[in-house]
Amino acid sequence: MAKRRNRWYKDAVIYQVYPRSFQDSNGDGIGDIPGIISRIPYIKSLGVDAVWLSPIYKSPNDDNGYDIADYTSIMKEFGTMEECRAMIKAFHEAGLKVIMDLVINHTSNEHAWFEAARKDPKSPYRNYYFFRKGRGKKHKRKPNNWTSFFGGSAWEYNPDTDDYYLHLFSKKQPDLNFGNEAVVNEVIKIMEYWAKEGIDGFRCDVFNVISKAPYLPNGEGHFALVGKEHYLNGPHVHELYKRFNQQAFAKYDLMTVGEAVMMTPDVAVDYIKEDREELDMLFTFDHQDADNHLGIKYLRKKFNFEQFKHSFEKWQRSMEGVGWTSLYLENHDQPRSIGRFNTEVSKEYHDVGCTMLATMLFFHRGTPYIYEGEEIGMTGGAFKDVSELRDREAINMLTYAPKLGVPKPYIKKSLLLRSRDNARTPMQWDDSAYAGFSKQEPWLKVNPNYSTINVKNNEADPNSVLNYYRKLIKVRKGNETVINGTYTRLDNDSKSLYVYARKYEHEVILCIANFTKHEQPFTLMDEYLNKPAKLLIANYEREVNLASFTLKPYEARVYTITV
Ligand code: TEU
Ligand code: CA
Repeated sequence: MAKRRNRWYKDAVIYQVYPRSFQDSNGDGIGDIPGIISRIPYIKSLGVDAVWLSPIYKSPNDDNGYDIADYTSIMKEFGTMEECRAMIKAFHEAGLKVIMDLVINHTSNEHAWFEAARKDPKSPYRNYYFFRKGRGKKHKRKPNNWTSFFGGSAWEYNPDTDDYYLHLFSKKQPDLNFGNEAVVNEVIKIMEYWAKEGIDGFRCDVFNVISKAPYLPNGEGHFALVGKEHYLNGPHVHELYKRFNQQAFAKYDLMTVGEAVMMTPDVAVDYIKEDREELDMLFTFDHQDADNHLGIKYLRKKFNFEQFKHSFEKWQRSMEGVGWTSLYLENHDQPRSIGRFNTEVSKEYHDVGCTMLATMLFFHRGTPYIYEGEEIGMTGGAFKDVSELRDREAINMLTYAPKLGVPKPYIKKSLLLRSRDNARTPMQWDDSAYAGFSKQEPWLKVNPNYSTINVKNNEADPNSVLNYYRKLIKVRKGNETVINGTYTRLDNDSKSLYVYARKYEHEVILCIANFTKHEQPFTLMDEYLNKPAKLLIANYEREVNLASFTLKPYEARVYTITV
């Protein structure tokens, strides 16, 4: 069995690029591969080790590339395969690894497999998907009661063969049937294809929903994600990832991070324990749910700080000695973090809010991910009306949420505050028209605050959020305690502070973060009193007496203590 030895990602920081919104090179208002290539020096300047690119494959863009029509060609708006090769080469020449998005739970309905399957019940591709007759005498009822992540039934009628097909996401994203050996072999071929193109890893989209219970039984309940107990960590999921690992991930030395839907630590262990040979790490969501009900981001609640801290504590402790993990606050599906998690978008507290969150995140155990624009403190909240939104999920929610009893004004407000488009607005490079992202009106509105929040301004200011990130990345690099240390939370359930310690051999890293805009007293734990301590990084430049001092608004300070 091929075994991987080089776990480079444990000392790495990864930068996520959302290609559609990163840099447009040809003035069509859509980011593209030449645009990405032109920004490699910028990405390199951050000090990160790798990039993760959201999907760049051929796609009709019902879900911005997460609906793939051909896994081995490039979306025409983004460029060509030749340009893609040039990009991979350019990243490698800059010393950056390339992680591609692997979206295999579903294809686009415009994929050749689906087009063949849809038309002809005898097609060899028929069983690549889940086609089922309707229930009832007249076959008019959906095959089961499952609902889609994007709202409504998970079944869509197919007039060509008078039956239905399953789609856990949009109706343009039919689910692949991993019970079919041919599908398994096809996706392994896709992995091999990209491995041979020289990429260094995969971010596995909704990796834990790909194996469905045989016969697709009805689900319980009726609110959200009806049917989930029949596909979350489904019957053959481990077998599948073991095969992917042997035949692709380990064989080609690919790093993997699985996007884990509704994951718990006891289940996670079976995927990421190193001797299981499945995945390297997971993206989990608990901390994202500290400001919503039932894990549904549009059901708003006041930020619960204790829940937030507890989710870090829970994952840090349960993965210790077990397997690796990832650290993130933002990605293309989550609202921007500044303005969330008790921070605020205001002249006074924007920068310290951003740098506090980054500092708090970075000293946990795991690989930190930065989402494009996070490093300059880009904000959400640009949209004034839901008509400005482009995201499939948001558009569907407008229709489906009211049907579930969520009042329309409420869902509209939620979408303005939290829809995924909030994180997908074009990257703010400078204060020229369209933020230097494009010469033309972009596919999605630029946040008007680009005239102040942009890379150019951040570059010019040594104390900017951007320059703080650079410092933070450097400080973390090669630090054995950050990589290997144990984790202990030390804030006594404080309503204002998050304090944790990481310990490795005789070194402790102590991270102290003030999650409020008020000054807060801090007293050092007895066990560290009078031990040699050294400041590692802080987002206020000042000296304090570590034994007892007052934290400034959103201040974060990290010390190394010898014990
Ligand atoms: O996301 C899966 C997922 O769980 C989210 O769609 C989640 O339901 C949503 O963000 C809640 O608001 C992945 C991708 O990251 C996402 O962009 C895709 O739309 C989705 O899979 C389908 O491929
Ligand atoms: Ca373009």
